[in-house]
Formats: sequence, structure tokens, C-alpha cells
Amino acid sequence: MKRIKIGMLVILVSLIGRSLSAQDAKTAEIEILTSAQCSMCKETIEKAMAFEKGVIKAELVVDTKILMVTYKPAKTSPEVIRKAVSAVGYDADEVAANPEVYEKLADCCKKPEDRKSDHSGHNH
Ligand SMILES: [Cu+2]
Repeated sequence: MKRIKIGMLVILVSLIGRSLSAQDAKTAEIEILTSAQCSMCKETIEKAMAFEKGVIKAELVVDTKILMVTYKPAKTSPEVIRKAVSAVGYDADEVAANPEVYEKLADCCKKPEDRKSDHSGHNH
């Protein structure tokens, strides 16, 4: 009798364990429209994402300003990820950039209308 009970317990524990790890392995993807301007912005945002909890992969395409993020929904959410982008000085969809951080960005990383000088044709 005791043995049966232990056997049941083992099965139960392994079932719970499996469903937990399945949930943990589940990933989702989002695309966030940012205010990135150049390859420096790309580096800044991707680095921020590398330190962000629950984010597996992040890639920003400078031409489209779209940040593609693969994340674990059990660990983070699109809202948290957008806030992390805002915290390094960039707009993320409807979440505006943190103004103090944005102010300290390199001139080339600011939106064209906020730049002190016009570096047209300037490239990194
Ligand atoms: Cu930049």
C-alpha cells in the first residue's frame, strides 16, 4: 500500500514538473516600433534587451526602426519590454522615451527635429 502511494506521488510530481517546464519553454514574439535612428541606437537598445529579464532574443532593424523581441511570457510582458526601451531613451510604440535619458543621447540618436546640427549624409 505504501509503495503504491509513493508511486502515485512520483507520477504526480513528474507531471507537475513537466507542465511547469513546458510553460517555461513557451516563447512569444513582439514587434515594437522604436525611435531608433542609427546603428548606435541599435546597439544601445539590443544591449538593454540582453540584460532584460525574460528576453531571449532581440533584433532591431534600423531602416524600419522595428525591434523584434522573442521573450518568455511567464517571465516578462510587452509592457515591461516597452518600458525597458523607453528607459534607454527611445520611444516604444505608444510608450514615449524617458525624456531625461533621451536628452543625453548622442545628437545623431535624437529624432531629426531635435538635432542641434544637421548632419545630412552623415553615417556611422
Ligand atoms: Cu543612434
